Amino acid sequence: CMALAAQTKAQTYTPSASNLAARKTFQDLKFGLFIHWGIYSELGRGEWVMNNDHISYDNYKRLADFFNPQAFSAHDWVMFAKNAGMKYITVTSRHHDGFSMFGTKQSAYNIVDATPYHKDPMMELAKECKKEGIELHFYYSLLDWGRADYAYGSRIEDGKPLNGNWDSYISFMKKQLTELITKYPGVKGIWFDGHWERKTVNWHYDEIYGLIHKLNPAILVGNNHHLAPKPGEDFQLFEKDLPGNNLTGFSGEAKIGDLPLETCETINGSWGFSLSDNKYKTPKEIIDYLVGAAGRNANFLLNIGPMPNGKIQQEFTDTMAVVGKWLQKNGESVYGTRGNLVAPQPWGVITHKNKTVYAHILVWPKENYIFIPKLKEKLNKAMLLGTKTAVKYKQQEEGVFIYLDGVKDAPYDTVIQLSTD
Ligand code: JFZ
Repeated sequence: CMALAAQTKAQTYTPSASNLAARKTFQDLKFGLFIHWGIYSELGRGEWVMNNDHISYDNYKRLADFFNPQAFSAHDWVMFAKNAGMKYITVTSRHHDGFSMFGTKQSAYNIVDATPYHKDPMMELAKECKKEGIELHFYYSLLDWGRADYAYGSRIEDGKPLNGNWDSYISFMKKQLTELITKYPGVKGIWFDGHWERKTVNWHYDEIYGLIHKLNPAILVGNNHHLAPKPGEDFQLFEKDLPGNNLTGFSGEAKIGDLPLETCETINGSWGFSLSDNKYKTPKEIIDYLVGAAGRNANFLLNIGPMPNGKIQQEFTDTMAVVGKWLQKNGESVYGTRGNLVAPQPWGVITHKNKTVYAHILVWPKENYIFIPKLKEKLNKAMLLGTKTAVKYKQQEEGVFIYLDGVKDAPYDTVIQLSTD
């Protein structure tokens, strides 16, 4: 009976009132900065370099000896995000290489103890975010390429790696997560990754998520497992995928649940810093992705890989200054809005907030109008956002025609503001 009660308990999760409020705030933020930064950044070949280039753990560890990011400035990172119009930051506290980018008591393999830098950039970032009103989430890898207790490559039997010490690894993660949640001021979320590397292991999510919510019930838990949401999760994340578009790497089990959604993409083609990757996305591509995500009711987490010295490369700053400037003018049609009022259309998407509906024309149509199907709300005005220019429309049972004669195709996105009050 006790066992059954425990089992039943593990299957259910009732988010606290503070958690539900945090989810709503999170959905309002809409645009976040994803940061992949670690000792791998030194090599400029992405965060998978140890694995891709078959560098042994012992050799790879030497990168810590030379990691000394003297130009790192938490203020610069936060200002980069703010200038880009981003409202939160998700940063790699520990990636698959197992190197902790924060001061941890659980392993000496961390930036404070194992590098000549001897400082904790995650602490500086947490403090700066708090000061500047930017929310902070920690990315945390479940997968570890180097620890003996994880035993990367080991056969899994009965939910454990045969050659490892699974209890020890789970307990290690719990202690690190406790540090991240209790020591770093204002942390709002944990972004798990690496589940997919061991599909049959027992990750003890009930204990891990339970611990996180016990320490702080408002913390938002997300997991890049590419499956339907599990009990204890507070948002669903989609990697390199607008929810509902193509379910990249998702198994048949994946479906879009009822939780807040977040999609992430890279500013070029890499997560971690790459010397050879210059497939930079244009401001138009980034705005399309952000607005497309908002129309599908999802946040957009855009990734950059800072350089090993801690600086963000000029190409990223230039692009994001353009996006930020666009958001300064058009942000009201993105921040705090919700999507999925109307399905995405060939010309763009719809967002809405209170009694206002925003039609985002991302692809200029061949016709002199756009059609919004099945809009039930009665319109009483259509305007070009940020202007006093009225736009002609015709509302019928099956939808609304918005006429574009005299409307100029604005750079990136032409936003038509429709009032329904
Ligand atoms: C993962 C990481 O491996 C990667 O380094 C980065 O941190 C990214 C945000 O997340 O990438 C994945 C995860 C899962 C799959 C592919 C890439 N998958 O299951 O196809």
